[in-house]
Amino acid sequence: MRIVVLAGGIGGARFLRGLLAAAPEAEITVVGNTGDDIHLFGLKVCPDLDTVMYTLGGGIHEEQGWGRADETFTVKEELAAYGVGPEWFGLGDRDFATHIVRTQMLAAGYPLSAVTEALCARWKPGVRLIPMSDDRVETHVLVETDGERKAVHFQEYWVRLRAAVPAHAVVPVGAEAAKPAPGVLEAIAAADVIVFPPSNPVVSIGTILAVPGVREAIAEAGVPVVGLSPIVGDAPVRGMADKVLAAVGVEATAAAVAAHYGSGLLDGWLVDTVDEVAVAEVEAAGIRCRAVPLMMTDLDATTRMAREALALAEEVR
Ligand code: GDP
Ligand code: FO1
Ligand code: CA
Repeated sequence: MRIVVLAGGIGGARFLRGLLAAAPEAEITVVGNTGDDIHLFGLKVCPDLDTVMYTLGGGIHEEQGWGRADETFTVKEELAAYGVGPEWFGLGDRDFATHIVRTQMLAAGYPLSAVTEALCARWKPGVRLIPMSDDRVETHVLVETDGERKAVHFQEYWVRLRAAVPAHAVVPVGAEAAKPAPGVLEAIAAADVIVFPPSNPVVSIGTILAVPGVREAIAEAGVPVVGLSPIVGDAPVRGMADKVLAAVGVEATAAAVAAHYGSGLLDGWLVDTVDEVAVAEVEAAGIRCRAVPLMMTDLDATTRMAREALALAEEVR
C-alpha cells in the first residue's frame, strides 16, 4: 500500500511513528511543511523537516518534541558573546551540524529535496521525506503590537512572541509562485490513501495545500483522504492552532477544522471521543466521521489511531 502523509512537525512526526507500526509493509511518502523555515546566522533551518527526520530516526529530544536529544548550546553562547543574535531561537550544537550540511549543499546547487534525501541517508526515517517545495516559502503572521500591525516571521510570532499577541492573518509568503518539489505530485497521484495527520491545519497542512497544484492533485487522486483532528475538546493538544485558526476565521473545534478542509478534499475525519457530539455535524457536511481516542500518549495509542485512520479509509473507498 502506498500512503502519502502531509506533515508538519511534532503532530505529524509522532503520528508517523504509529503509522509505521500500523502498516509496516506500506510505502510511506511524507510531504513536509517548509513554511516554518528560517534563515539564521547564514544557515537554512527547516524545523518541520528536521522534526520528522529526528523523530523517526531516533535523534529527537523526546520531551521537547523538536531539536536533538543530548543537546548542548556552546555555539549559541559563543554567538551571544559576540552580540550576534537572535538569542530567542535556540539552536543547539548537534542541530547546528544539520543546518551547516544543508546550507553547504544548497550553496553547492542542490535543491532542498535532494539535500533532505542526503540528510535522511544518515537518519533512515523509514519513510520517503520530501519537502513540499524546493522554492522558498515562509509563513508570516500579521500581528498587532502596541496598537500597530506588522508582519513577522512565523518563528518570531511563535517563539519570540509566544503567540501572545493578536494575530490577524497568516500568509505563506512565496507559496503562490512555488512549485511542488519533484516527487510530490507523483506520490499523490500514485497513492492508495492520503492522510492528514493531527498537524496544524493552518501553518502546517494549510501551507502545504497552498503550494499550487497540491490541493488539486489530492482532490483528483480519486483515493480516500482521511484526517485526524489536532483539536481535542475545543483546544489544540499543544501549540497555537487555536490562535492561527482564529486568524483565518475558523473556530477551534474538531468539526470546524473538518469543514475548513471541506468535503471536496476530505472523505473521512477522526475526532477524539471527547468530541463525539461533533460526529453528526461532520457527517452532515458530507465527511464520514468516527470518534476514537486521539491522544498520542505512547506508541501503542498512536498505532491504534493510525489503524483507525486506515480502517476509515477503507470504509470510504
Ligand atoms: P508542529 O509543526 O511542531 O507544530 O507540529 P504539527 O503541525 O505536525 O502538529 C501540531 C498539532 O499537533 C497541534 O495543533 C496539536 O494540537 C497536535 N497534537 C499534538 N499532540 C497531539 C495528540 O496527542 N493528539 C492529537 N489529536 N493532536 C496532537
Ligand atoms: N521552539 C521553541 O519554542 N523555541 C526555540 O528556541 C526553538 C528552536 C528550534 C530550533 C530548531 C528547530 O528545528 C525547532 C525549534 N523550535 C523551537 C521549534 C519550532 O519553533 C517549530 O517550528 C514550532 O514548534 C512549530 O512547528
Ligand atoms: Ca511547524
